[in-house]
Amino acid sequence: MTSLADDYLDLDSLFSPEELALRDRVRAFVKARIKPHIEEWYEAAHFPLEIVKELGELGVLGMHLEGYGCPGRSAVEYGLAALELEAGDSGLRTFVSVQGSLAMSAIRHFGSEEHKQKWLPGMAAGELIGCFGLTEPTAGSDPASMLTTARRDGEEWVLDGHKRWIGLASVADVAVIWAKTEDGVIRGFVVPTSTPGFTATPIQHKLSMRASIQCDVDLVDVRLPAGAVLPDVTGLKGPFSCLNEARYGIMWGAMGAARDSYEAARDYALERTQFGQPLASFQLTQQKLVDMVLELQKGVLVALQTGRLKDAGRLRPEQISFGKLNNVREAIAICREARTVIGGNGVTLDHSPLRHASNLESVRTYEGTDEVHTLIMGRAVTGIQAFT
Ligand code: TGC
Repeated sequence: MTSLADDYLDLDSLFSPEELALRDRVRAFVKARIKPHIEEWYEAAHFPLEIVKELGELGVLGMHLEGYGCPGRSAVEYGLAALELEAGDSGLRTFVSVQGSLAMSAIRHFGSEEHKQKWLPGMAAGELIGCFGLTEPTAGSDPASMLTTARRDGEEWVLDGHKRWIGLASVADVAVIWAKTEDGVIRGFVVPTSTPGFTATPIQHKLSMRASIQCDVDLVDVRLPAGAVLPDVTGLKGPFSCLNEARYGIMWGAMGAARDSYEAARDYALERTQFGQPLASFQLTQQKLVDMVLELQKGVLVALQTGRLKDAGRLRPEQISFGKLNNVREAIAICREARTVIGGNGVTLDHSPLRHASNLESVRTYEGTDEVHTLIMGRAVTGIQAFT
């Protein structure tokens, strides 16, 4: 029987044996390959390229996609994997999201047969890395205002512009770049990063997501063959459909960071004594731990219901906003509160909660800020758009 301290409402009973087996495999990987090194990677601002192939072997790259070497797992299984990976660190879960939910999803759903054959098997195996270029220095929440252009020059496409906050771009083999064509329509382009004119520069001095890479990307006269364009989508619904996948994974992942922080605080409170007794014996500490359990369990239920809707083909983008907004917001609160239980020691890398909280500042901002998701939900509830 699961302990109330670990799984208060016995949420494990809501998952199938196959789902739990997958979850346990990813949890064991995180314990063996991420947790022993994460403080060092985080302090050194090091993304562990060395484990990318292992993530491929684990079957978590493009794991919800079918065919072309992709694992073809369910949405709930993908969510459970995201949760376990983010219990290690948001930077590692972000890599899996960028690779699978963004770059691979774009190619799988909107690419030509040639794109799929060329890129997807290697990306699923972790032999090739992809990135996804939507955000720009002056176009974050409002990607419709992007300035990157794509013009025809004979048979070729020529891309010019700048992208910012692009995960993994400096180590990627291929980039999916969104750009505005001369008739004002946004299209996606599959760009090998070795193409002349493509430059990716890692952003320095980050206080968040330090075990991950985010880049500025410059596109200067990047010449591509006619077949580089994603043939099966035009307009913003292309990148937004990929963002749906990433936002979905985030709602699960955030609960992983929260769980790890709760466990760190609970264990510390049981061991650490002050005033002659364990911290866990004080009423104020118990209240903190109980509040964490409440929101953690509720957040997993939100993610699970969203996942079941997704697997049933009934999930609406507005429902993804519910989970992304709620779960990241509550996860940050849990991580911050967990840090207070650990006191002064909690501001060092010896304990995970402040690292997780700091990472989640990025998570609450990318793939739609709290404000964007609030207004998506506000529009759904009232029928009135309040973005501008
Ligand atoms: P609107 O102009 O009305 O819609 C444009 C078209 O898109 C369709 N659409 C969606 N389709 C699928 N899924 C969704 N979630 C969709 N949302 C909109 C829409 O139906 C329309 O289609 P069509 O056929 O009529 O043209 O746009 P909107 O008013 O619905 O959206 C406004 C707003 C603010 C919600 C939207 O712009 C938004 O979501 N903004 C946030 C953008 C965002 O999340 N950016 C973060 C990107 S992260 C990144 O670039 C870095 S990658 C991560 C990394 O590398 O680490």
